[in-house]
Amino acid sequence: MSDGSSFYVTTPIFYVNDVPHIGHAYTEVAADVLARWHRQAGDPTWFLTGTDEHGQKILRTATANGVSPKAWADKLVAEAWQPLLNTIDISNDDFIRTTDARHEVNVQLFLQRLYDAGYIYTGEYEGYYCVGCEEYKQLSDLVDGTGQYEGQLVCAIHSKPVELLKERNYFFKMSEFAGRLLELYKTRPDFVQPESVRNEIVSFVSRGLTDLSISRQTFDWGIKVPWDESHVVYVWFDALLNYATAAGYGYDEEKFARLWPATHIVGKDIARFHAVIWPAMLMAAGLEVPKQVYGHGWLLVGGEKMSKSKLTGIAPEQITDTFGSDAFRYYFMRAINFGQDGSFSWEDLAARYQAELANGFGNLASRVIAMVTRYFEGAIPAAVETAVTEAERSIRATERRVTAAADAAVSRLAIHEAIARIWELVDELNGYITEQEPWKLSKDPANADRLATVLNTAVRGLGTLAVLLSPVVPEAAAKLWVALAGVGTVQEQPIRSAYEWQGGDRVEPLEALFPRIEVEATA
Ligand code: ME8
Repeated sequence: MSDGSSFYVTTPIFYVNDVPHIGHAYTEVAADVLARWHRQAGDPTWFLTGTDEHGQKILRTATANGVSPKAWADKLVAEAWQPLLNTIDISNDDFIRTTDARHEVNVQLFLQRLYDAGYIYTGEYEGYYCVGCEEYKQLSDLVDGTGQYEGQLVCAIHSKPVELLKERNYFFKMSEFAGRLLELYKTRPDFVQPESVRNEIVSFVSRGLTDLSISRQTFDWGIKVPWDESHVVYVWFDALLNYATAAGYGYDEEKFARLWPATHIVGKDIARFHAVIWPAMLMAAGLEVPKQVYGHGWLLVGGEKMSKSKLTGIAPEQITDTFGSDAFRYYFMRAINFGQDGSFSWEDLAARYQAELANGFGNLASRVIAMVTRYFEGAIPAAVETAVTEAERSIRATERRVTAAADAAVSRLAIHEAIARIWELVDELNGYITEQEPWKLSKDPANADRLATVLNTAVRGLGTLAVLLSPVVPEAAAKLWVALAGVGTVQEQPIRSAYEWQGGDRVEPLEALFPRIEVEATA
């Protein structure tokens, strides 16, 4: 068990039936910002992401493409899912594939332990299965189809017909855990967040749980059930275990004890799997439940959940090719309240890029560095104690305040709020420069002490910003850090004392952090 300061954060492992869209990238960036923040705070941090490669959905896609499911998964991982991590600058420590031997072997070990402990039995199941969700559905989960599916019941998420299946399967006695789960939600209100998702989960479990079918016999693309190889493990049971098998479960108990339990960042569409099935599995195995399950909101396009199957999918590169990875990361983390749904629009992205990144932050950095170059030949001036006024004291106080407030917001996973707090410093520094008018101070040698003090304050403020913004816009923060002659890398600077930086010797030239973009081309 970890001592509480360690931070093990995960994303869902994504299905490799298709290439990533900005919804997947959104989850990756959120988890990455949290991981970078904690790493920079000195907390032992581990960030896991990966791919979900078994099950009928992948099998069908591979078959339709005339290749084996493993060959399909290999291709998609190499050509789409791994490259995504570069496209949006993800700092994951590990990448798990459910076809990894470390995973397959230890899923079998876990299952065998549950079997030996009496939590698994054989039974019959008949129900409606949605291959898109890889889940049996209740009638109440289905809606009337439209268009080509008129007259049929379809999955509310995928808008495609479900399949009536009748199988003899192995079942996990999940129903036994309803009471303990409700107790967990009650005693640890933070276990499932945000509140809207928590309420939904509590009301779902309050209605009672049924046992879970955990094997399939009609196809063989999956992990074999260890005591009966005519079955493969149900894909969700297999997938959820990635968080444990990647962390050493079954083969590196020291590592597992160090990392576990995890904070799971997922979309609210799959919160139920993570906040109900997964802790029940862990309870049955006598393992600690996760630290937290956070079900974030959906990116909407035209008012609907964006998805490839509904042809509303947008590839991350469509944005990063024009705006860069920092702008991608900033935009989604800033514009959408983490935990709520948010609509994506090119207009909003372009407007925020221009107003907040280019004019607000980028311009501030360029102007300050240009003035130090012009008025002090690049040497960062020291502040003169007798020339310090209320304006400088206010900036120093804001630096401290926003550092603490941003850290507190991150600990609540309120990423948008952390950025908003940091931006108070961007805005205050811009106002400060406008009011202090260093270009006027420079005209009269009698103001030399004020000029030095103002530019020293601005440079230190920029240093604080570089440190605080590094988890969100790592490229820009690194460039700024170099231009400010910061020692070491910006990622090494302790984030919880970002305001303590005293300034380097000389500034270096700085290219525009967020250059002007011809927006028409992307609209
Ligand atoms: O569910 N808005 O994988 P998946 C925000 N393999 N996030 C979105 C989104 C949108 N419009 N669309 C997708 C699976 N996502 C399983 C997970 S974990 C043990 C197994 C993100 O490829 C969001 O994180 O369908 C969502 O939960 C996830 O992608 C679903 O990815």
